[in-house]
Amino acid sequence: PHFIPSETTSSNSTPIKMAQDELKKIAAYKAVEFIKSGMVIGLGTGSTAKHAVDRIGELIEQGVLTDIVGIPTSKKTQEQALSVHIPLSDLDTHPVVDLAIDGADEVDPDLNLVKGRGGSLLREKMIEFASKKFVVIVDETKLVDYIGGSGLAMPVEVVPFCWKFTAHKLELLFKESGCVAKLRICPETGDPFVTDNSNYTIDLFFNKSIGDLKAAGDAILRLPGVVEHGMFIDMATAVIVAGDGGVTVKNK
Ligand code: ABF
Repeated sequence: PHFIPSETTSSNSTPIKMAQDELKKIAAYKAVEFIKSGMVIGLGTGSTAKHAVDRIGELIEQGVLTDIVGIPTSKKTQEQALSVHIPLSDLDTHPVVDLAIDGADEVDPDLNLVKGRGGSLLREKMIEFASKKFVVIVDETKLVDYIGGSGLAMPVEVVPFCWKFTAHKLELLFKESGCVAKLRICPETGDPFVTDNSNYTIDLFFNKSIGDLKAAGDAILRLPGVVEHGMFIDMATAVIVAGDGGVTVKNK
C-alpha cells in the first residue's frame, strides 16, 4: 500500500544496490511518519532504530513534533535520545505507550519476530508489550520463512547463577531441532556479555524449525533460570520492510 521508490539508477540505467544502512534509514523514517504530537513513544535499540531516534530528535528540534515523551528500550538508546534532546520517561510513569518503533533480527510471514541479538530484548519486550501499536523496521535481509530460519541466534536472557545448567536445559528442550546453546561473549573483553539488567544471554541455534512458537516460548519461560526469550510472538502491529524494490508496510 505505501510505496516509496528506493532504487537509484545510474546514467546508463544500471540499478544501483542501496547500502543496507540506507535501507534501514528509509524504513525508520517511514515509521516516524506515524508519530503525532503528544504521543508517548517507545524508542527501539539497534542500528535501524537509531535512525528513528535521530529523526524524532530532528523533528522535535524543528518544532514539527511537540509534547513527545520517549521511553528508551536500552541504556544505549537512552544516551542517544538524550543527546538529541528527546524528553524521556519510563513505564512506571507512563504505563501506556502510544507507539513503539524498533528493529528486529528475524521477521516470519506471520510477523512474529526474533529480537535481542543487539542485547536488549527484555526492556524491548516490556516496552513493546505496553504499546498500543508496535511498528517494526527492517531491511529485507531480516525476512525469514520461519523463526530460527536465518541460522543465526535466538537469544534468551538468563540469570548468571549457574547459567550452564540453564543452557543445558534449553538445549534439551529443543533437542529435536538440533539446538546448540552458547553463552554470549563480549568480543572486546572475552568476558560474558552482561545485559542492562545485569543478566547473561544464551544464544540458541537450531538446525530446523522449533514448531509451535507459543508452546516453545512457554516452555522456555517455565525454566527457572530464564528471564525472557527473544521471540516476539503476535506483538508487531506492522512491519516496514525496505528493500531495493522500495518500501512495503505489512500489517497484522
Ligand atoms: C534491536 O536491535 C534488537 O531487538 C535486534 O536484536 C536488533 C536489530 O538490530 P539492527 O537494527 O542493528 O539490525 O531492535
